[in-house]
Amino acid sequence: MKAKALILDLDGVITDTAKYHYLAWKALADSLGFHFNETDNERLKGVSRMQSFEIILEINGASSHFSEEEKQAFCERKNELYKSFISTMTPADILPGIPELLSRAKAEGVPVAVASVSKNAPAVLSALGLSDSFDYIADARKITKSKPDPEIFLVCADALGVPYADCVGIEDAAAGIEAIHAAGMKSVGIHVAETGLSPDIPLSSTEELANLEL
Ligand code: B16
Ligand code: MG
Repeated sequence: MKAKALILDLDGVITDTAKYHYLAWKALADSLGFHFNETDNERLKGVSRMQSFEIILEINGASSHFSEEEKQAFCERKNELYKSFISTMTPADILPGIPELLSRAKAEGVPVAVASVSKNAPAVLSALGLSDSFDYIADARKITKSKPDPEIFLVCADALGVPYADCVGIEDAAAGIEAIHAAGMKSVGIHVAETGLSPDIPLSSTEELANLEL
C-alpha cells in the first residue's frame, strides 16, 4: 500500500446504513405531507441530522414553517426510527471488501480511521463487531462543520499523525468526496455510476476494495 493512512466514511462505505437514513427521513417526510425521494436523499448523505432536515424543508418550501424546538423534535423522531432500524444490524451487514481491506491495512501497518458525522456511529460499529478494528474513530459530537468541509478528515489525519497528502479517504457521497479533496487527500468513491461522483479512484462497489492498490 502506498497510502500511509486510510480514512473511511461509515454510512455507505463500511455498511449500508444509508438506506436506513433514507427510510427514516422518508417516513418523517410522509407524515408531514412533504415530497422526498431517493434523488433528494443524495443531498443528505454525509450531512448532519439538522442540516438534513433543513434540506427537506427547503425542497418543500417550508424553511420557515417550524421553530427550532419543533425542528429538534422532528429530528429526534427521525433518529428514534433510525435507531430501531440499526438495532437489527449484525456483523453480516459489513459491506463486501471491507474485512479484506482492514486485514491488508493491518498486515501492512497502515492505520485506519473512521470519519463519520453520524452521532450513531459508535452504536453502528458496535453492532457490526468493529468497535476495536480502527486506530481512530472521529467523535461526531466534536465536529463543528459537516462534510463538504474537510474538518473531519483533517481531525482523523491529525489523530493518526499522518500528513494529509499521504492519506486516502473513502466515501460514497458527493459531500464526502468534496471534503476529502478539500483536505488535500486522495479520494476513492463508491457507487459512482449512481451518484455521479468524481473521485480520484472511482469504484462501482466496495467489493473492489478487497484487492485495490491504494
Ligand atoms: P446521525 P457519514 C452521515 O454519516 C450520513 O451520511 C448522513 O446521512 C447523516 O445525516 C449523518 O451521518 C448524521 O447521522 O443522524 O446518525 O447523527 O456518511 O458521515 O458516515
Ligand atoms: Mg456515507
